[in-house]
Amino acid sequence: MLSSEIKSLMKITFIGSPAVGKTTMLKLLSKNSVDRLYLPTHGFDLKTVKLDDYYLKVWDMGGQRSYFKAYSKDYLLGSDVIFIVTDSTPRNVLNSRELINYATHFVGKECPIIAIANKQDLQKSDGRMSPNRVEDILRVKTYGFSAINPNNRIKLMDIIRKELKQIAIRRRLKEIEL
Ligand SMILES: Nc1nc2c(ncn2[C@@H]2O[C@H](COP(=O)(O)OP(=O)(O)OP(=O)(O)O)[C@@H](O)[C@H]2O)c(=O)[nH]1
Ligand SMILES: [Mg+2]
Repeated sequence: MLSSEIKSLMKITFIGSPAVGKTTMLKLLSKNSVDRLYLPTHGFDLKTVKLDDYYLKVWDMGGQRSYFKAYSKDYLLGSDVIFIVTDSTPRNVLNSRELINYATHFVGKECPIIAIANKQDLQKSDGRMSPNRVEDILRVKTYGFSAINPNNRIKLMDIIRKELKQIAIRRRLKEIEL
């Protein structure tokens, strides 16, 4: 890989409980197709996705606690941005709060943690929380999302783009400081 390419390499990390939609989001991003099949991720999956001038290394970790305990340090370290994915149910949002607290032990202030209030398509039918409500509880920037809708690929790319811009600015400031 050329050094100019390394500069545009970003580590994006998805965390969250089982079945909240992490792998579906990665499929949406990397393949532009999603399915409703639930195959729990064993350990973790890693994919490189090109977005504009960036190479995104996207880490998708199985939500089972045993994986998280075993791998979380290596998995989280060096992340440029962490997405905490929740299925927007009250119980899962509370679990997500715990995961955020845990993740902050491994990353510095320069790594933003962004919440995805996923499965918003089910909000009306089964009373899942709105993105605003999720944001109030998690106290991190939160985007409402529905990963099973292929039309939302652009929305996901825009969410990531916004964060990449901020990361690039922070990196440049750091270079000036050095
Ligand atoms: N209704 C609805 N279903 C979704 C959405 N996103 C994902 N799903 C479904 O939820 C199930 C679990 O999705 P996955 O993406 O495999 O979940 P995961 O977070 O990767 O799960 P683990 O690998 O076990 O940690 C699948 O059946 C998906 O089709 C969504 O926005 N709305
Ligand atoms: Mg998965």
